[in-house]
Amino acid sequence: MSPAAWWSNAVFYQVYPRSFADSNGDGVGDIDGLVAHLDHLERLSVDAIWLSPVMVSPMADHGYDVADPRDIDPLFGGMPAIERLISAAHERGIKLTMDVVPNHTSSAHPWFQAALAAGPGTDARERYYFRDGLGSAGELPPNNWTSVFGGSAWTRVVEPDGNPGQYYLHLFDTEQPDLNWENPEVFDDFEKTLRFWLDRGVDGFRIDVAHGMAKPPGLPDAKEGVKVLSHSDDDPRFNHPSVHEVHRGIRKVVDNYPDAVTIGEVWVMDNALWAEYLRPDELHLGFNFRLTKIGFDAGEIRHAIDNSLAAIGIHDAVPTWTLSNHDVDREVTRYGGGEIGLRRARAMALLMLALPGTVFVYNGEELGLPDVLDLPEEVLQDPTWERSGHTERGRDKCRVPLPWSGDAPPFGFSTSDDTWLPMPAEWAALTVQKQQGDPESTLSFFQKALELRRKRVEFDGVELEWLTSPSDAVIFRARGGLVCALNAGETAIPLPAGEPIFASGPLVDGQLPPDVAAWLV
Ligand code: TEU
Repeated sequence: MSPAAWWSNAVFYQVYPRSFADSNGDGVGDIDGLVAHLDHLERLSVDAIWLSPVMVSPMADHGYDVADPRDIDPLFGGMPAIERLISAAHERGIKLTMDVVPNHTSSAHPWFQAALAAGPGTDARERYYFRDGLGSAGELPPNNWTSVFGGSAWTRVVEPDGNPGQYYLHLFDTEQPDLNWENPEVFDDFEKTLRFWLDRGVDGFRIDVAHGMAKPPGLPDAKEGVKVLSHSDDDPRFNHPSVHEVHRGIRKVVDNYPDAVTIGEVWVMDNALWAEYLRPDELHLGFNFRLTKIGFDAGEIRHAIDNSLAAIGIHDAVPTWTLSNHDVDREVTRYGGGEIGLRRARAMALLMLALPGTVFVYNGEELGLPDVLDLPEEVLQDPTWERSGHTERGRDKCRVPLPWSGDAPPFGFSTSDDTWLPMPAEWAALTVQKQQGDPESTLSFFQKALELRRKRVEFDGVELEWLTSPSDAVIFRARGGLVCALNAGETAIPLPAGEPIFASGPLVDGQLPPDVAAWLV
């Protein structure tokens, strides 16, 4: 790793484009909405944007089903809009990284349409996983794999002769057929995609399902009872060792663009296996999801940090931290909701921003948004809802559009009242406009914390040392001498030695109250 790499101590801000800001009044966020609000990101001192997929897509999984990886969907503003975004972001010193989705395409991709038309045994089918079914008439799927969103991972097609025929594999929705990365055409096309965006000035990529592109020979059955939206390390659907060859190929391409970064979505829990993706010739960064998996518990927090640092230590990689994204429950809700959930979310944010390495902030986190748990069933759009037979409501609750201004929905997100997901009336108290003027607000808190993180020398450096603390608190000294203390217990505790420079809530008689974190130097 190069010590000077911009991404080694950066703040990435994830924009879920449908939900950020709508510029054309269709109720769905778009790229020009983001361009119009870059001042918000500048005031947050973020270094880079991670933009969730905006390529041409039927939107079965809101853009994670890509029909043309080298064009922008008209819903998001087309190519002119991304060109405006690249230059407007760069003018403000903000980098732009894009999501790429190499594990699968949309079923509307010309390759998949050609595969359907060409029939069994053709080269066109070799770009995907087409297999004959089991049973005397092929009436059973080729194996027992389930889709991450629920139901079988196999869908049977109607062949050109009009009869039911082969099955194709889709680890996600039916409309997201998995690509066969053993076919060299697949890599060649992905290389074209990477170069296409890098040549237009994009600063790097978040690589979707980076542990999914290789499948074990023979596609052996998985164990029974795999839960929707989760998988363990022994799951044959993911993390087959030959995936590392794919990453080495990607790295060779990206290395032609010296400042470009790759960030892999690697849902692998075992440290040694996870770390393999961060070898010097593979990904630059890997998401570490441990902080999204734990409660507000001092022991769990210490363990997650220790474990993450141990994992990146294996191949001398850069640590990354994230509390939420568009796939997981928002932290305010995870930590208990309401006032207590928000206090804890702010405390955890302060802790995360004290840790050495790179952080990812999910849009709305800076406003203290909770999940919207009471979305009416008829508005749910995550494929998980349908595919789980209406047993899992899915991820819409953490994707509700951002409230910008005003006293009623759509809160300046759009000029249309018909936003793609309804916005709760009580978010009137959480708008950017309302929080901007309030020094105690969560937005002001994030702005101040991120400004300190950017400006103060105590935030340089890569070390972390645990300091003595009560068992239900977390206290460490990190980087250039910054001390961070978080109280996850039920009574106030004395602050460690040093001068307090910031806290996630008021200190009480010079002590650190429950559910509050502080920085000292
Ligand atoms: O997610 C991949 C993935 O494995 C997740 O679905 C994960 O298992 C789950 O969310 C854990 O809680 C990526 C994208 O982030 C997601 O939005 C897409 O739906 C998915 O890939 C398919 O492209």
